[in-house]
Amino acid sequence: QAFFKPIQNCDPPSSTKRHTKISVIGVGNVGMAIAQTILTQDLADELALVDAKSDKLRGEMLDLQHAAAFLPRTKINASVDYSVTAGSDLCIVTAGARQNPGESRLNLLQRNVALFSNIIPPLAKYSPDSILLIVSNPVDVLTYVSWKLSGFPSNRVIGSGTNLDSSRFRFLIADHLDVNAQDVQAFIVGEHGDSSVALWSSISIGGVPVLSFLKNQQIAYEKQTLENIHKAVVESAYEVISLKGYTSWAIGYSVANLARSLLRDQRKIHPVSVLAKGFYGIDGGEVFLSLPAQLGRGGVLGVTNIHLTDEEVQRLRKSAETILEFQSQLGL
Ligand code: 6V0
Repeated sequence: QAFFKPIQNCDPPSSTKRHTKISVIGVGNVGMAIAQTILTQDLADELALVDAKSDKLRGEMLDLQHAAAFLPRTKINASVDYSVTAGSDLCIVTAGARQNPGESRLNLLQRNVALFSNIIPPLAKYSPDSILLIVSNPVDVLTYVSWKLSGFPSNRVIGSGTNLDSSRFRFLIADHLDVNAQDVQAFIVGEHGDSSVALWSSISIGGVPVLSFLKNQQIAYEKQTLENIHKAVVESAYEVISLKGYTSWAIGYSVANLARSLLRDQRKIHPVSVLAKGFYGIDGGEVFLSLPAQLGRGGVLGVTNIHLTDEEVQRLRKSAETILEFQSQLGL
């Protein structure tokens, strides 16, 4: 029995309207921060949550549903069964094993690869046209693994990569110069990790290229000062984890921002992990790492050809080699 009685001579309810569905796999600290940012920013008509822990999953679902009176309308479902994700436009994977004390990075990766072989194939089966957005670490290698396991074209498999590192970078520069971080165009590319590369040569603020401005004004700057800002970016994840145990808010906003660019076809440029072979002289093998990529409804629309100095190119290639070396130990 419908609550509302339709007005006379009206069309039957339309089911042809564009309906956006996002699935989030893993409802830990990161998955929930992403889910709640997606809800508050009105990015989906339907949100599906999946986790291996059914009680935690149901608890998180109910907790979000109970905020319905304060949020844009979104249908929220949750299940340990992947059928709940069917017909997703975007699947965001944050599920991951935690590093055990004394466990090597490689061992953790092997456990996460085993976990992904239970996650990616059902996602691909239930949403064959979706975009996969991988967040779990090590994100670059797990994005490569997801590409292999899904059989999706590479433009529909993306890792959140250095999108977060770049926003930390923009914050630090903005804070240093007392300007708005949204006015700072700055990219960190390469591995989401220790070998990431800060592209100092292309930083601009409000359209003014920073390094050439300093040079033209004959303002001296120490290379070490720049290195220290990059170092602070690399260390900031460790710092937050050591202080509060995990990171959540910034990754939540950063991934919701990617979801908006993808699903609303914003064609914005984000540093995200993409199949990098053939770009900037990276030709050692199939490797995913972050490059400035244009994102839209089709996924990765292309990679921006920004000018890099020779040193930046060398560092980027080194970063690619670091990931490839790690990846090759998987024997995939
Ligand atoms: P967490 O709080 O331990 O959450 C992980 C969740 O995954 C838990 O709820 C688990 O129950 C769930 N899970 C485990 N196995 C499965 C499975 N087989 N199927 C479904 N769910 C499963 O971790 P947290 O949320 O803090 O972090 C999640 C991942 O994000 C980790 O790998 C982090 O390293 C990674 N991050 C990546 C960032 C990036 O910039 N790419 C940033 C922050 C964290």
